[in-house]
Amino acid sequence: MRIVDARVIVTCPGRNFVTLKIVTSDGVTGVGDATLNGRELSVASYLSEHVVPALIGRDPARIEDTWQYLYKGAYWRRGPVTMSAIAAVDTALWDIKGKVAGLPVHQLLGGRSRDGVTVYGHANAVDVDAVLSEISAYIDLGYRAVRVQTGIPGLASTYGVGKDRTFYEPADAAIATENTWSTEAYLAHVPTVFARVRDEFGPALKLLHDVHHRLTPIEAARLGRSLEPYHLTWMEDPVPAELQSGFREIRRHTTTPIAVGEVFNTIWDCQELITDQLIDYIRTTVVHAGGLTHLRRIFDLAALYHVRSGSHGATDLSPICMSAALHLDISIPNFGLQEYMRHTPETDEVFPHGYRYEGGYLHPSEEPGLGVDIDEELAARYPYRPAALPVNRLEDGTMHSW
Ligand code: CS2
Ligand code: MG
Repeated sequence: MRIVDARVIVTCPGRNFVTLKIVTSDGVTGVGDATLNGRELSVASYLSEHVVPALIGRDPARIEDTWQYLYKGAYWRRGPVTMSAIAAVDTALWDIKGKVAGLPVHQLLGGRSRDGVTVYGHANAVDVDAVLSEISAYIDLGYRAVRVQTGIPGLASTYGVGKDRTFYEPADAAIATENTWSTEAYLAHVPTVFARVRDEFGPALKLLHDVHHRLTPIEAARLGRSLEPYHLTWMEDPVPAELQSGFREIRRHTTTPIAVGEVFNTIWDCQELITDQLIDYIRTTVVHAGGLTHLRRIFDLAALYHVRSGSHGATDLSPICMSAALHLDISIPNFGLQEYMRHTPETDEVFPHGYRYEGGYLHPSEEPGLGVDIDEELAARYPYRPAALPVNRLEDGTMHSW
């Protein structure tokens, strides 16, 4: 069997997605997500200009060899564009392997290690009263874990609090919108939110909070310490993580668990964080960290150091990425939590999928392969629309991490 075709499909059913569909000489097809929010066309072009021509004629069964070929063969290593392109190929080849074997991908990865994949939902609202009712709604749906984000008094808008109550979409303008940030206002407000939330919902509910890379290590240490009475499951992306040793400073001061990794693209971005036990959850994803092959390598390393998985699962990761993530989540020994943000009905229609939510868990599809596809005709009805993520400035106008 050989690869005879590979199509790069860009579609915008409410938001942009890039998908690779590989076709074999036996007529078997496989799909992979290649979406990089706000930079979609760069991955589409990387795939169609540089990767697709090299795929034609290759044996689709050689997943590891193809991964190494694309990684080492580019000479220029790592980076989100390259690694998202490699991820798309890798994911599509696992899909094909599963279909050829007649098995769902989690069976190829060793089979189930648990009954379902615990997911966390997103309670976000402009103020604390409104967020309490959002949390109640998630509890009513059966969620055991909820991420809590609120507006910050004195700031016009912030990350994690959407305009739409059901669907969160930060990439909302062709040219990036600008937010304003105050670390002091934030640090003063967040503990008051979690005090109310714990008081209202008691000790059992797992609570998470995303800091979105906005603090310095000592500020993150202060936040972690102030949140200790409310025992969060994790504090996410407390600081930008290029400087891995910076996490030592946070660790020295607080027992609030740390999750990081949604912007990482290889094992080298988290090698020190994991082996020095500076984090508790690694949040790398299938699409941005080189596909199932590389993500499993990261999670295997993490398992040796008591670090559990917590894969990113925002709406900018397509249902193909979510399908693939669930096969890995259900099979690895060190699964922690899976993020789950519901896609819009238009997106769900373009990507028919067999995974399902029930009582706080997602269940991967039992169909051969990943159990997800792209409806190319429908996808063609939603042309690409430029959309950038916001940028962020301090009150005096200084650029800050968004
Ligand atoms: C967030 C994301 O889900 C998360 O944890 O950090 O919503 C992130 O802002 C987007 O994925 C960016 O594309
Ligand atoms: Mg995040």
